[in-house]
Amino acid sequence: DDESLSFLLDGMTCASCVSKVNKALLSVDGVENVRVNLAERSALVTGHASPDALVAAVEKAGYGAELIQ
Ligand code: 9UX
Repeated sequence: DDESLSFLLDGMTCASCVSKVNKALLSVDGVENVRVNLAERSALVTGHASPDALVAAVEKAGYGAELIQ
């Protein structure tokens, strides 16, 4: 089954930021689905991706990410 990972994001201020973070997360191996929420500064990622790889992808895009829980 797919796993769900939640992240707290840093640095997003507009809808284009959301698009960039979304694209960065989707590019990671094993990702099935991504939902980025600007108001909550959060991302929910499903699939079988490495949390470290997801954080690295967000950081490479210029934002911050921290795994929740
Ligand atoms: Mo919006 Mo975000 O103009 O990196 S794209 S602030």
